[in-house]
Amino acid sequence: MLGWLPEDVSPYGAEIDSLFYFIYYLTAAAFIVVTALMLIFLFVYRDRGDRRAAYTHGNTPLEIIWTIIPAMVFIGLGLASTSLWEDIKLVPPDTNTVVKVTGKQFNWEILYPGPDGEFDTADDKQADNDIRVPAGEPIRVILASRDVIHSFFLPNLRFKQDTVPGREIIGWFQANKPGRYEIPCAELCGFGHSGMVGWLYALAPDEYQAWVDEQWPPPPSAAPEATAAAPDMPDAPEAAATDAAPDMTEAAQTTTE
Ligand SMILES: [Cu+2]
Repeated sequence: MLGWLPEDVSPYGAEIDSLFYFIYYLTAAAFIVVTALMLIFLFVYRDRGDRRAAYTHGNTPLEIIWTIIPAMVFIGLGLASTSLWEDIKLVPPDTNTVVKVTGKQFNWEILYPGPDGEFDTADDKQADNDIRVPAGEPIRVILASRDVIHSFFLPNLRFKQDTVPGREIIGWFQANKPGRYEIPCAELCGFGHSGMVGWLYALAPDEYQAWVDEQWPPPPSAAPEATAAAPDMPDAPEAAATDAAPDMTEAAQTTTE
């Protein structure tokens, strides 16, 4: 049963799947018990013309039992989910690989920071719908949206996070196995939603390095170590900050006026 779950290649997928199975089987058991009881009562207490319905005010011990048991189950599930959430989401592992993904109607816009590791610099590279990352390493992803709420979903990596206009949400994922994994949008975002799909290419280390060298060719004479450290652009973040500042004061003025 549940063979329809996509292959799990994530370091935390097994724990998420166990919780999912637990909730699934618990719900299935509750459904079967309730349905069976309903059918039994329908049959046992059917109208046979030989007795009148009795009025009852209820049964306090029974009501206490069927309130407390589900309450304990829900509290238990809440605690289990919260601790798993904290383990996965609140302590992201250190990584050098960062990618920015911006959802827009109707594709995923991918931004790589380039060898300097900084966004909004000259060596940034943009792509649509294709993400290339090294397999076996944690990847930090910065999620944003240009228009409406989308949901960045990596079923095989058990990662799913809404992208919300006006916010940058940071997450992380890891593909333990090289491969090509689908990135559907999991939030109905408009007419072209069903066609909004990208692909994550988790590459083996040598393949990934080859792709990096192709995208950001090292200068012929320079040593590879020197190129990684060289492009130093201290002005860029400040420029971005001053660009953003006037907009905010204008917005503040217009709202107060
Ligand atoms: Cu969508």
